[in-house]
Amino acid sequence: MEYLIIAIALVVVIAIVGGAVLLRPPRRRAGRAGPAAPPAPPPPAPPAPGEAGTATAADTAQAPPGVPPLLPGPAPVAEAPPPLAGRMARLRGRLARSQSGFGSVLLGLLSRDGLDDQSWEEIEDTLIGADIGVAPSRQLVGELRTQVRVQGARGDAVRALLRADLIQAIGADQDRNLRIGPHGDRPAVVLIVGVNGTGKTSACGKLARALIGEGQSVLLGAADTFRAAAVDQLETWGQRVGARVVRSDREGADPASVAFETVQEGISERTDTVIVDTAGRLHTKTGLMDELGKIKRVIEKRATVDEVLLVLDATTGQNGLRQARVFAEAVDITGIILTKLDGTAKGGIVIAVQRELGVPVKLVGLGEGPDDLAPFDPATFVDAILGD
Ligand SMILES: Nc1nc2c(ncn2[C@@H]2O[C@H](COP(=O)(O)OP(=O)(O)OP(=O)(O)O)[C@@H](O)[C@H]2O)c(=O)[nH]1
Ligand SMILES: [Mg+2]
Repeated sequence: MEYLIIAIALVVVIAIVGGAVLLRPPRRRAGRAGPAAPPAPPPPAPPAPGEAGTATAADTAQAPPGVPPLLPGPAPVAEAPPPLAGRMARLRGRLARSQSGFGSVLLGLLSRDGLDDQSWEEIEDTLIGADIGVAPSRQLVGELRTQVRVQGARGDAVRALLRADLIQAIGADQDRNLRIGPHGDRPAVVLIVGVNGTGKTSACGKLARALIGEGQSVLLGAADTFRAAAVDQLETWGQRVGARVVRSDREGADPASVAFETVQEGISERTDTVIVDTAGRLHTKTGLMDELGKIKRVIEKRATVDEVLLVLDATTGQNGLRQARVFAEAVDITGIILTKLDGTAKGGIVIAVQRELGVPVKLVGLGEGPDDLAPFDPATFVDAILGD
């Protein structure tokens, strides 16, 4: 009996030990201990709207925030970007889609038989609601109302008057040309400023890509030294568009010295255009003035700052305008880059911001893709919002 119990106990012990050995996960074989296995790659970032949808997983996973994949399709080959000229017309679908609200409401109101006081008030409210601003909306309605009455206009004629008045309010004859390209032995210098998250770094990358596509050489300066991630984001854009980035290895380095170094290298390399990215944090107006003023002064020891482009997010409305004003007081703005126009039904901010700052919108952002930056064209814009 005792023998039987011992035999059963032995069988049970053998079964347990054998099971544990069989179930144990396989171990690396001794003698092959190399570096630790790399961590699993991060899950791919969500694709950017539009072109990013077809990007490879590898493209997407490597992109830090704010740097959408450069190219759709599997092959990461640098394909020539479309020329800047005519881009707004090509991308007008982005405007028509998001702004049909504002344009079609106006046209609906204007097509009423016998426009009375209340209709005109509704037209004015629609314009104000589209972020055009109270004073310009009143002025526009006043002019349109007089023209409609004097000419006895109806239907398509009213639409044509509205179109002409909107184009005039935006300013068809303003000089929107970018002062880029070298002068003498100095590169053109473009300083990109604006509040956090408005699209400054993306604009630097997109502009560099467009200029390189047109045969220019471009050097990028990472003067947003506040966060290391900001420098890396510009670096990634630089790698993708084929522009070298001048950066400091030290987080919190003096932005003015990075800007100076970039221009200095731009001069010695005979670069055509230098684009300097800056930090967007809005601390105090004095702090901002000191920082941007210093960057500009330091660059001007070696070259002229040809463009100071203020990046403004079109979706931020009046709040964005207030912040833009602080920047305009801190540094002389020469033009506006109005981003995210693809994401708002309130394109009237174009009129408001130009009036507010007294400088033209020169470029617009119409998406997150690398070629979604276009020179602003008032007639194309108005035709898109009126659904022509
Ligand atoms: N839809 C849309 N998104 C845009 C556009 N321009 C930029 N973005 C997105 O806006 C986000 C912020 O862009 P950034 O270029 O990092 O903005 P930034 O001003 O450099 O931000 P900070 O460095 O934090 O001040 C990113 O996700 C961009 O892809 C645009 O025209 N349309
Ligand atoms: Mg940035």
